[in-house]
Amino acid sequence: MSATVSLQQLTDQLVALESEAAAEISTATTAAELEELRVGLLGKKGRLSGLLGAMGKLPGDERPLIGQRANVLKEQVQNLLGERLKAVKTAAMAERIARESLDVTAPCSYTPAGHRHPLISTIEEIVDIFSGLGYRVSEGPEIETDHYNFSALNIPEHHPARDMQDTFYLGEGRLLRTHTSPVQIRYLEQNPPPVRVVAPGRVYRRDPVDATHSPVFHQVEVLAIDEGLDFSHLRGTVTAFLQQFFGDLPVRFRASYFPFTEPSAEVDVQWRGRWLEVMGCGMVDPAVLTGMGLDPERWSGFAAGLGVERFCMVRHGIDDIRRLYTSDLRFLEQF
Ligand code: 2NM
Repeated sequence: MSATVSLQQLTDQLVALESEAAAEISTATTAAELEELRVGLLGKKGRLSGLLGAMGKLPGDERPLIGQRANVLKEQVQNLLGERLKAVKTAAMAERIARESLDVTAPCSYTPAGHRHPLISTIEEIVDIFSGLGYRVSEGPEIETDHYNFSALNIPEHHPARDMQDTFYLGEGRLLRTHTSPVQIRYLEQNPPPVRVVAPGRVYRRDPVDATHSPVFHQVEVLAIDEGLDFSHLRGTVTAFLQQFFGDLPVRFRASYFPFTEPSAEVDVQWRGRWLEVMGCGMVDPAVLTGMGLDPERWSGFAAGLGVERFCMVRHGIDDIRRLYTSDLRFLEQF
């Protein structure tokens, strides 16, 4: 038998083990380190087991005292390990959150904030104004028939507007619409009067390109049909529209001619001191109403049409229509 151990010695060793364990646990920084400590302290071949092995050398009546003390130590060490593990995990999570967190409100280094093309915003503004006046928006095909583009609008067979020089013919009675009036004829076929309709869209004419002409351009046309409409309604509507678009400036009407309206007028606005022609309009010709199966004794109406490019150019002081089609960002970014 090896030398005997006293109760006091074992107790001292347990106390020493406890304070050593507490110090080691308190400086551990990872879960793996703590597991290593746990095995080294409480495991089968650990330091506590080593001390308890020596317990066998105590007199029988002293063993329970040491056993109890050892259990207290074991529980204490387990608590310390558990608490430290919790702290280590919390610290690891906090570190990870700090490392991975993103400031979702931070502006990115380059944000190309796009915006509408000035032509599109001009169309939207015009359409919005008429929407506010109670007009429905309608669109239709860009490939039209002779009937909708010309005949239904009282444009006779040999009218110059039908000339090959002016219109893109596609054959078999088809053509590229030269205005958006056919949209309104189609709308009237589907919707009995009273109607208020605004028709925006792309139109085509065989014009050579220059600073003010393009074979493809955009129009907005409006049509109102009701009982008792007269020229004062036309004048009031067109004036209200123009003053909403351009500001509160002078508007004047000059007699003109269109095959589909009678009487007809050109409308000018006094923009920066100069009179500029901006749109055409008139009372719908009774022949157009009759063609739609409407009785001109009961129904009357007015219509107006404008070129969007011209509106856009006047409003923004653009001198060349081609600027609106060449996608030069140095130009477009100004709007
Ligand atoms: C204009 C000028 C005058 C017009 C006529 C019609 C319809 F469908 F009722 F016959 N729509 N738009 C019209 C009238 C268009 O543009 C300068």
